[in-house]
Parts: sequence; structure tokens; C-alpha cells
Amino acid sequence: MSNQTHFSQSEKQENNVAVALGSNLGDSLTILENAIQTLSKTPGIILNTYSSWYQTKPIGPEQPDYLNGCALLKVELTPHKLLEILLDIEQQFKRVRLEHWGPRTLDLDLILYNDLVLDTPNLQIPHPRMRERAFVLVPLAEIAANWIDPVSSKAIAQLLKEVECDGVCKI
Ligand code: PH2
Ligand code: MG
Ligand code: MG
Repeated sequence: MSNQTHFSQSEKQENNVAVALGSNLGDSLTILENAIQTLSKTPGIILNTYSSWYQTKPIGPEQPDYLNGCALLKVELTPHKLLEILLDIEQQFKRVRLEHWGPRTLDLDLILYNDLVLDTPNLQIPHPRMRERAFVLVPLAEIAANWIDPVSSKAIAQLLKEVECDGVCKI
């Protein structure tokens, strides 16, 4: 069964989605604010709320600090259709990615989609590394502290207590 068939119902419903945003190349604050505006204007997406922006120490190769934040959306889109749109928005912002986990103008990651657990080659939900990433959990806890991660069965606020948050600073 294709994902499209499997999720056909969700296209007609309002699905709760958490997206993580990040940037560490160019004018990151402007890029992130513009990405939020773009999301809010995209058909099939309602922007519910978004977090403060945080300056965060890079995970991975040596590179500039990031600005990170999270947004909560209601979508009438399947997970794969939403992924396509997020990748398209990254391209609109002339995403440059020089190396794996390296610096980028805009990164939009699909973190949670309802209580769905999905493991496909190009999309895993929840995001497989969200539980260890303070740069995701700190902003997400600001706007969705009680959302239960369907894999660990823990709330975002609980996951946040279990990570080291040094190097994540509200701007
Ligand atoms: N994204 C990465 C790799 N490392 N580090 C921080 N602080 N913030 C990010 O968004 C980030 C990262 C790959 O997506
Ligand atoms: Mg990422
Ligand atoms: Mg990404």
C-alpha cells in the first residue's frame, strides 16, 4: 500500500504538525522570519504558533552558531506531501548545504505529525534525533510541552529535562 493511499484520510483532516527551523548562513533571523511567513501562506497549512528564536552551538562539524526555533502547524497534507513542500521552501531560500550536517541557509525538519510513527527511506517521524537535540526540544517545549512523543511515550517537557541545554540561548 502506498503512503498516499495509507494517509488519504489525513488530507481531509486537520493534522497537528511540529516543524523545526534552523539557519546558520546569511541573515538567519530574516530568513527564519520569512520562512514562517511562507509557511503561513502555503495552501493546506495553517500556522498556529511559533517559538522564540534561540542561538545554539552547532552539532556536527565546526561551523557558525545556528538560530533555531519550532512552529506548530495544522495541515491538510499527507506527511510526504508536507515534506515535499518543506524541501521546496528550503529551495526557495536558495538553500546551500556544503556538507552533511554542515552550514545551511535554511533547514526545515518535520518533527512530529499527530501521534504518527513512520519509518520510510526519505522520511522518519518522529524525527529520529529529536530526543537528543536541545536545539529542537527547547523551542518545542515552549509551544508544545505536553505533546507526547509516540516513540518514548514521554512528553516534550520530560524529554527536555533529560538533555543538556548549555549552548542554547534565547535571542
Ligand atoms: N542542524 C544540523 C546539524 N547541527 N546544530 C544546531 N545547533 N542546530 C541545527 O539546526 C543543526 C545543528 C543538521 O540539520
Ligand atoms: Mg536538520
Ligand atoms: Mg533537514
